[in-house]
Amino acid sequence: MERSFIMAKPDAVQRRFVAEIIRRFETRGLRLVGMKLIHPSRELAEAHYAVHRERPFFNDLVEFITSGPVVAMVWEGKDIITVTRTMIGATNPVNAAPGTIRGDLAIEMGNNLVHGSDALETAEKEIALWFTPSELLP
Ligand code: DAT
Ligand code: MG
Repeated sequence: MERSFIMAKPDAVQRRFVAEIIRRFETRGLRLVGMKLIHPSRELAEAHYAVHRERPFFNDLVEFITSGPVVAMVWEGKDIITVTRTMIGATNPVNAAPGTIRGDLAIEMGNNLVHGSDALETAEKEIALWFTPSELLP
């Protein structure tokens, strides 16, 4: 079964949307196989967003993601990448469709509440970065 790395970002924790975000994935029929509350180090944040290292917004992004605790999760299910990315919505919440997490609950580009892996290969790398195998259900 396919798995994805999903993170409730610091704005989601601060705005008390963690339960709402989990509820959406649970009621869709996805299976939660790992979860932890963690205040990410700069090193972890930079590794997570390494693909964006050369982008002008990289520093702000790392500052934001290390600004408070996040809820790191691994979710499992059919077509997990497509299903979770569709539920999360467009990167810029202004363009995110109503019914999506970002489209319903966010409006600013920086503060878009949730991260979801964009491909199975990315998911594998991100899961290994944030979790040890023993922290995940078999
Ligand atoms: P996503 O989070 O939808 O996968 P991404 O991987 O392209 O989007 O970018 C990672 C995060 O970086 C995104 O959630 C918000 C921020 N970001 C992306 N593009 C940006 C931009 N042009 N200006 C400011 N922040 C940006
Ligand atoms: Mg991305």
